[in-house]
Amino acid sequence: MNRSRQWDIFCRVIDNHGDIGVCWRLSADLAARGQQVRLWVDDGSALAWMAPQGQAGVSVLPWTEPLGLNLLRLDSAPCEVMVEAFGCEIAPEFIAACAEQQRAGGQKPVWINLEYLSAEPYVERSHALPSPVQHGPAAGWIKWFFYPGFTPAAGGLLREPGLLQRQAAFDRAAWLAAQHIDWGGEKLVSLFCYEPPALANLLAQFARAGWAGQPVRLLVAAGRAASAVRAVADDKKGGQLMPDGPGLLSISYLPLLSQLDFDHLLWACDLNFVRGEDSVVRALWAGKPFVWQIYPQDDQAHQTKLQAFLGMLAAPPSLRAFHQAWNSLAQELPEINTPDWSESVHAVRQRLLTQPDLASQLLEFVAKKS
Ligand code: TRH
Repeated sequence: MNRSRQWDIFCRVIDNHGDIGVCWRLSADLAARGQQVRLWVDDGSALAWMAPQGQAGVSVLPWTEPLGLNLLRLDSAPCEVMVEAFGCEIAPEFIAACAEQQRAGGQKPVWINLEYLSAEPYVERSHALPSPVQHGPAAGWIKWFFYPGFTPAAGGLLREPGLLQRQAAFDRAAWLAAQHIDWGGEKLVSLFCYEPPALANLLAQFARAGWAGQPVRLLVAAGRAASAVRAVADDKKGGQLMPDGPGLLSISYLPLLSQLDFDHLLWACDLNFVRGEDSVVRALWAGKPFVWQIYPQDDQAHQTKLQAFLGMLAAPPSLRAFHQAWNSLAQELPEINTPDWSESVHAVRQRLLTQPDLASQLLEFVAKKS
């Protein structure tokens, strides 16, 4: 059923790393299962650090405007599946070229509209619905909505084959040493976030009391998280935000890691702070207690999305309260209660592992619609 097909995945980088992070992960996962993937991206620069190893079967192509038709190579490898990631609107000249090919006796590609991840109820209602194309060279074709999600009626989550084996073989001490992190047995906490107003409080809490009576080492992701921490820790105004100095807190600033090493980071830590869409899924697979900073939207729609996610997690009150504070303008933070948080993460992870992953579901869906 899963014969090799030619996929064309289109990705526009809006901001941050989530769009390209998800599109690369999907491309690499499909290619590792024998599919051929052309990943068209308007700014693929992040792949240099995110996926330096590349993946056989994936070619990354620049999404220029207009698209370099000489790069299409549609004659030798016609498109069989088009993936429009996150409403990016596939280049019209590409669609026209596919339509032209179909008129010349070729096949109509399966057109997938890959949506953002959410635990909200609309996902189950909308997953796999058709949307007939009304105008243009592809009039009469169908776009299929494909919604990733957390329930059997949704499209699943990215989970590449071999992930669990990789995780089981992971050696935390060796990995930390390879990262030149001089670990002396402190509690390890990863931090990947935007600029949460309660950050100063978190750092002050760790500095004053550590966590669970032990010193804390914070492993801070490169980029916005590192800038936000530096703004607090190096506060020029007499260290007002951490009045007692670093105390029980030590901080390691990380370089940009590959996606593989980003997993290792999450597996190495006792508590993970993650943000956005892709890293929250990786935190679920890591199975450690985590706190999610959701990508904020101007219309506050993210608050509903956050509540749905906490509902899906069956989050205990302490985890709800912490998320509420971490995702608000509040500066105060409630207590960290990881035993309770671990329990809910383990239960959800176990349940999610019994469901087919996103690439498997997509392959099956495409086989049916071809
Ligand atoms: O970067 P993000 O905040 O991306 C966001 C969200 O996905 C949001 O939903 C989306 O709408 C917006 O982008 C446009 O968080 P996310 O989704 O976790 O993506 C981060 C990616 O970067 C993920 O694939 C992990 C990867 N990463 C590394 O590989 N190495 C690193 O060192 C770091 C910090 C991240």
